[in-house]
Amino acid sequence: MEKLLKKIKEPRDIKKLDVESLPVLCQQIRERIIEVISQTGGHLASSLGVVELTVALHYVFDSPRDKIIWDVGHQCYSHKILTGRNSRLETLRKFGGLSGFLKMEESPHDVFGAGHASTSLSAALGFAAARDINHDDYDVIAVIGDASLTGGLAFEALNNASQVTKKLIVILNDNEMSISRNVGALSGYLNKIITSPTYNKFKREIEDLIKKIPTIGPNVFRSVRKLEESIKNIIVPGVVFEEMGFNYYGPADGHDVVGLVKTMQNIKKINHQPLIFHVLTKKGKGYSFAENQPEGYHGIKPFNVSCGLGSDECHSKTYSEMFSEAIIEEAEKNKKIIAISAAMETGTGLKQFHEKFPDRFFDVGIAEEHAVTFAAGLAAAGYRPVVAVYSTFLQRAYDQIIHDVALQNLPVVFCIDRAGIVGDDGPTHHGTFDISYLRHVPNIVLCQPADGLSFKEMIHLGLLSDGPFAVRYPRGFLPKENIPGREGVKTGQSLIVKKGKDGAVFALGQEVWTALAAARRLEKEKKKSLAVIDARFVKPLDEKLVMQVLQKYSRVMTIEDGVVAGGFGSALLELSAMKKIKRCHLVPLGLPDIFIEHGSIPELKRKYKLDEDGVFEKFKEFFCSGEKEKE
Ligand SMILES: Cc1ncc(C[n+]2csc(CCOP(=O)(O)OP(=O)(O)O)c2C)c(N)n1
Repeated sequence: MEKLLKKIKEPRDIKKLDVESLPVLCQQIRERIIEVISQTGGHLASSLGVVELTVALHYVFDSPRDKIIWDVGHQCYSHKILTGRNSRLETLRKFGGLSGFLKMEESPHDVFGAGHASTSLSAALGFAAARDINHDDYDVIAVIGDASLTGGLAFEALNNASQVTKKLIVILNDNEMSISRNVGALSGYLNKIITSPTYNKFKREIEDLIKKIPTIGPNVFRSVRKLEESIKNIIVPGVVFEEMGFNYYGPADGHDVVGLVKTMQNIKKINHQPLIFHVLTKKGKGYSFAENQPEGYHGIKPFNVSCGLGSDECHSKTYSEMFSEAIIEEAEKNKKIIAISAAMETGTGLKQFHEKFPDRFFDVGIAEEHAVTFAAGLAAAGYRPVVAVYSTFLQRAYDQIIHDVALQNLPVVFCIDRAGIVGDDGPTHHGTFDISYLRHVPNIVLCQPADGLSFKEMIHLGLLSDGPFAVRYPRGFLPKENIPGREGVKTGQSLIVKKGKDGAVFALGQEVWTALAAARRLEKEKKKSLAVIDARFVKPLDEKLVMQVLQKYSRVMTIEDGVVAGGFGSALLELSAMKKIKRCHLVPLGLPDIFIEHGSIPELKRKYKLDEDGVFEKFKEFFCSGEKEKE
């Protein structure tokens, strides 16, 4: 068959096809996604699951006039292919290339950006309200996964929807999976709907009956509705969505593109009540390796299409693996330790903990706010909860950290993974704000390890702490060695790693290694020797050492993998100003006040001068120019 996909330059080209040819188009899109993601890596399984759904949406609706709003956005590859970006698909997630998520500045068809879960319903309601106020008539369609629907934000929007508008389409893309298996009562409820053919058959029959009555009087209609209500309450307990003011349609086969088109053409006409169209899909559909292992193929590195395997890579331990090991060791000794994940059991390294201590592990779903306050409750009741969470997702729980944990000085340990630049997932996922959003919270301890042993010791210290304790650490591999001359970690104490007389550098985490390498180069090439300090603690600061350094040297730099605004360097600047230090010029290195784009971690570090060459350049500019050291 001729390549249909070649003809599709924009969504209006799909509408020129007859509906019977859509399955072929879907097959070609699927092949294209597998081909490209095998080279670039990316979110394969979720994207493969929504090929038919995406084609049907673009066939029936008129994007960008109609607003299609995707939740999370990691399932958007078919949408990108159909909206003029197929020829650039190979650049997906690469520096300067297409984003792996929805991005408003990338295309008019990306009407709302995403990366974090559960945002689509609220955003869609905003669009719907604006449309209604303007007396416009376009459709607003939110596409949300069954796991994202469990997020509190989505619940808030569900609760509010019928008060805001009568015309909103919510497509519930139900593959029964979050990244791992979906959890929680709502997931159980959806499962009940899927497995309750009686109710769905009954509902269809009632609808057919209504259609067949030629002139249906209001009394008859009301009686039929009443009958339907009472029977469905017996057959499906709760009928949650209808009770919340939505018309519920489904469940429908999400891989029958022709059926989806027909149903969407019908539901498009409904404008008396918001509606939910429940569509059943299979994560990884059409690629057997992904279908059999949807979790492994959720976000994947480049792989070989024929055997599904990734290229062999040298695999030293990642920070997440070290966390996994450390928390198990601690939990074996302390029965009070409880681990909590917000739908990121595997990513954070809690899978083994879950297997070993099933009663002491909680996956609360995509619910970071709940995870934190739940931990606060456990801590208040005498347990030692550990919340393992990515830096970017913890942003959601800012108030819970302040109001529920820190204000009450509760001993919750936050293990903050993916801190700093995370790479190809880009601005929605970089963990570059956590120092700034935690540093000013009273009672909290915040630290970052520069090596594996210090990491373990920090977790141990956290579990002994009387109040909140946060350890941040980056994506990727641990350094192969420990810091030279390492000493045991003590709360609020930094470590001098290298002595020097021409200036000093405070660095955090893996930036300690970068600072050391750049300082050695400076010594060799410019004969300037710098002291390098592994700061270890952002809060409490090692004020004694910081003051000694600020008084001793006239030039001091700080380096952190995070935004400068409100970051670690800012803490030193504040201290220096407050203590009226006049002789020392202090310069913080870190990320500028912009959203950092996507690209590989080395590329981004090079661009923002946080790699060895960049730091060396900065050292040369700062430590080798002008006046001599005052010493
Ligand atoms: C606030 C937040 N927490 C965690 C994540 C990590 N995450 C990305 S996708 C995903 C699962 C989404 O599942 P679902 O909504 O069912 O969509 P599907 O992938 O199944 O299409 C999770 C937990 C996130 N993106 N946002």
